Amino acid sequence: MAFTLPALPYASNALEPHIDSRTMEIHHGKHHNAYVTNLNNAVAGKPEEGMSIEDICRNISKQPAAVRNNGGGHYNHSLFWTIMGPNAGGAPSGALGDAINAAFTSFDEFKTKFAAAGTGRFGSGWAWLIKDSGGKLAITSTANQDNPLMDVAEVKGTPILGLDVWEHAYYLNYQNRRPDYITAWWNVVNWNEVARRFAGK
Ligand code: MN3
Repeated sequence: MAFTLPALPYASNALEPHIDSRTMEIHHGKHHNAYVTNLNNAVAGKPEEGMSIEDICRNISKQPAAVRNNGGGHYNHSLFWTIMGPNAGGAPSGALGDAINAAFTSFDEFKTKFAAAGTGRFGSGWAWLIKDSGGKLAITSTANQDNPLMDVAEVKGTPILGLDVWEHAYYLNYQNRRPDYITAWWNVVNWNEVARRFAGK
């Protein structure tokens, strides 16, 4: 198999009470797993089997919908698990903290704008913090399983933080209350990993 489901880097109940264990089990074990299976089926016997998921995303306009949807789903969720964790939350410091203050005035202002990107995404999709080609930070959002790496994205850049606002990410615990899910989600953001991605390592 060209692509494999990465293990969750923590126990499925590690993000409670903010994200419940059952949601994590279904989200990772069923939803993400299905994206991987369907992506592998879609690229079977093709050169994409040997490509990185990042390179596939960068040229997604040449791919059929099955690769766009499932390849995006695989990339997005692989990032999502790593930028969350137990004993997380708080605020970023160092170079990332400085860059957020420079781009958005303050961390609180950044959080407000990022949450608005997630709340305002109609239907299913993602909110992103990206680093553009000049190293500057920006907030954007994409529909479905698209992401800012994709050549079809309105705003392009390297994702360093992503928030899944599909209902499957929060419905068991929060039902239709997406804003409550986003408020709680800040408590599980792993800023060390976001800083690592910002540094380009
Ligand atoms: Mn999801």
